[in-house]
Amino acid sequence: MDTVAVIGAGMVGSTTAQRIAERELADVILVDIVEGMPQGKALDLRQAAPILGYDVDVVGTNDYADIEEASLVIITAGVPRKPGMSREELVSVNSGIVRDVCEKIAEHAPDALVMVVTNPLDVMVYAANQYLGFGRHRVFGMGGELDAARFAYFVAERVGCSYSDVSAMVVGGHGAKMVPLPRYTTVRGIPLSRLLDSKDIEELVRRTIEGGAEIVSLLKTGSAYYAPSAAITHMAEAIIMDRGSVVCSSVMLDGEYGVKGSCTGVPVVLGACGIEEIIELELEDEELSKVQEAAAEVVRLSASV
Ligand code: A3D
Repeated sequence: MDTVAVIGAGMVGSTTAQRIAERELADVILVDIVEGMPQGKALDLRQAAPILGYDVDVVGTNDYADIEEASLVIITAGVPRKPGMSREELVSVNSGIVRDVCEKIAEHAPDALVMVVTNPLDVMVYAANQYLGFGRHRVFGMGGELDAARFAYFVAERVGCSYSDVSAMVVGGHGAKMVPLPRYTTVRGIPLSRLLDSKDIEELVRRTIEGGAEIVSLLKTGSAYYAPSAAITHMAEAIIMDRGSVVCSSVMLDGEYGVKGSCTGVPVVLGACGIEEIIELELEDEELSKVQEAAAEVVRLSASV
């Protein structure tokens, strides 16, 4: 059985632990700086096992030495945004946390793959790549996969089809510089433009870009965690089961999409070795320049840390 370490036992971290355990994907080590909290949540999750019938171990700890066995470390430690706040306003506080967590990963799990979830996502993926130096195939972010799920949900709702019939594609930043791609979004292979008019499509694109903020403003405290943990678990499963799944992930680009030395969301092939391939879509000029702008902003924001 593989072991996955989830750093940060807050809303995203604990629901991720729950989903991984319920799918029996791996043993889970839940780490947080708050004493007792990860231990309490892990005990609670273990006590659900006799009812739900899963046979994996879930351990809560404040000690990073316990992540030694992990082949995948998922970083959810950090502060979520408040209503009216952009993800970018979290840069300084969360980069300190991610730096601290990366130092511990380098010490205790130097061979692991690292999936970053902390916001602002692309800036934190960039920072984690710098701090860890593990190579870009081993350090990547979950952001685009959630955005694609949101886009797919909005499309299914509007078309009136099953959610699982929609295959959506979102590239660029996990934030205002997100680039949902209707041209690469289909309903069982049927192009979106055959099913909806351009005004409808534009409205769904806008709602996708603002999808996270819509939930933050409804919740009033904290941000989304059910769909984020589902997207994280989907990516964790691709790695643990070596599926070679095509997912949207934030990665360090090295010339792809005309971007070198910055991170943004692109489609990749994800398997046991991490990022196995970066897929280069043919983009229109406007789409490509938005992707490049998103990547340039990551470098700008990173310089301010
Ligand atoms: P929350 O419920 O506050 O949990 C964060 C946890 O991190 C808390 O339990 C903290 O105690 C813990 N923590 C802080 N510092 C450390 C540290 N050094 N080591 C270990 N644990 C620490 O927040 P959340 O779970 O809702 O969100 C966590 C992060 O994920 C935030 O930055 C969110 O913005 C981000 N997030 C990203 C997405 C993406 O799609 C990229 C989606 C949802 C949330």
